[in-house]
Amino acid sequence: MKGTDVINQTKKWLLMGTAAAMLAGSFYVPIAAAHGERSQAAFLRMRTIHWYDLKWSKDTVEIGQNYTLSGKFHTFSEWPEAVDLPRVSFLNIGQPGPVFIRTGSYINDIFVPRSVGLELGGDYSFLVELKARRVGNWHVHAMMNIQGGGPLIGPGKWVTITGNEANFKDEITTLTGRTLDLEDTGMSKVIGWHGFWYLIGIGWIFYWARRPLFLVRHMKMEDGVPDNELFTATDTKAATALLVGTLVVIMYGFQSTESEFPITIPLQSGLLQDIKPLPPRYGKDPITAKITTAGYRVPGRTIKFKVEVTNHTDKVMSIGEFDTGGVRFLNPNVIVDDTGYPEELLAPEGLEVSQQDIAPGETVIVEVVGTDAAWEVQRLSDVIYDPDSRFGGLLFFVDPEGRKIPVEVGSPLIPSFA
Ligand SMILES: [Cu+2]
Repeated sequence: MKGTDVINQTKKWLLMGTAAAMLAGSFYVPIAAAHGERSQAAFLRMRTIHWYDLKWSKDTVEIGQNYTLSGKFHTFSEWPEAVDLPRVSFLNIGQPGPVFIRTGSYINDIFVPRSVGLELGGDYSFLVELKARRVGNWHVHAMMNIQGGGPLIGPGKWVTITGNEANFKDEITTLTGRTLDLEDTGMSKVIGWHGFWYLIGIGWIFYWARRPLFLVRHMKMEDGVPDNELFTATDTKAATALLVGTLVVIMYGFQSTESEFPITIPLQSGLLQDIKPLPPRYGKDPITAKITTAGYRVPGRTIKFKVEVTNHTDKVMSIGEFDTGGVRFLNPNVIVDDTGYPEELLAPEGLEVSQQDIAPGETVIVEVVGTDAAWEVQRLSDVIYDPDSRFGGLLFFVDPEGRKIPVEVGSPLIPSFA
């Protein structure tokens, strides 16, 4: 009696458990909010490429419509050892497969379909032209791939694509004057030729497999049955026919393809060139900024540093923003974001400075404090796990006309536990 009770109880709980798990499973819809960048070492993200002035052209696009992601990036001078120098770099887009196709990409207005070399400590502008291809809600990142270093993922923003995917066309006109839709160009030929040769192969095996394959033939060979009983005259004819037929079809295929496409070129490849950074606004080193101490609290959401700033220009410069690892800490008195920067990376009132305006010629030590949940959510606080506790970022000074001047800062970053 007791035993049946226990079994019944167990069955009941198992049933309830399974039902609960299934219910939970059907209601749980995971939302991937970051796409790889958060798990990358914080010091790498802070000391490689700094993306800024990013503009995602719109929030919603229709299938086939154009979309652009543009902005600037700065290559950090104290490039970490763990990443090869960006001598072979490729401007990419971080997205889940070709939900957009890339119709053009430019660094400093140079068309960059291939890899390029970048200099450290420089600022570059970039523009990527995209065309919407798959319906859905996509998180699109700026991204640089470095040979010998891997992907350096910039900030990502959600974009919605609507419309009818069947209408998507990727039309190009070749130098021979043909207009092609790259979505299906050559597909029928690829399928046709692969299917044809596959059938020939199957047919040849089938020709032999009609007769007993293994044991019988093996025993006949063991018994010393003459060859012509294993390979008949018909077999020899069939083999010859196949051999000659194959060669003829190859020659025919070569000739017909050659006459249909008389002008072809090899794959265009090779490192494009080294691209020089943009000429700096206000000349070289208009403002120097040297960090004297820097730290962050563990656990915590704050990074703070003291920086010695000298304003070499003849204008008052105001500290407006500090950027690191894609997170923007803004001083709301100076900069208000109007670009629709991703909310999870934006701290609109996250920056406090002990002195905001720096007079021409003035040298001053400023205490800068950046505070936001993003420091923790983007796992920049995880620099505590990194083998190189150093950080880097861009401090933005704003001139009276509202133009931003990025100044690179970086130093060791010391945790405090009190
Ligand atoms: Cu993403």
